Amino acid sequence: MPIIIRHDKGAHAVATLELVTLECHRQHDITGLDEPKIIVDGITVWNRAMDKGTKKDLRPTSVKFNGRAEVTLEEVSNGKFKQIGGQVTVRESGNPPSVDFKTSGTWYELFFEVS
Ligand SMILES: [Ca+2]
Repeated sequence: MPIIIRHDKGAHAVATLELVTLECHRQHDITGLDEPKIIVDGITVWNRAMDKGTKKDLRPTSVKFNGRAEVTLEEVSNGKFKQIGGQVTVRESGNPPSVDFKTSGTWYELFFEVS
């Protein structure tokens, strides 16, 4: 009997999404610090408190993915999570250097690298 090794069609090499910096252009909360949370493929990979006009170094925070990774940003207040803007898709190639998470009053910009 031959040994059959199955290769899934369309399988990609594993890529790494490295989160580099998060910049808060417009804060969500009226008073105090925001508590942004970055979620990649449903898993919280980073969360801290941060102030308007500041930039946080996210390194080393990296996530392995296959083909594409879905990124969302939530802001936490009193244990409740509010998603800021839409879900962003990161691909193995052809990404912009940064993506925005934006609502009418809140704006976060995430810088990242894929290798
Ligand atoms: Ca908050």
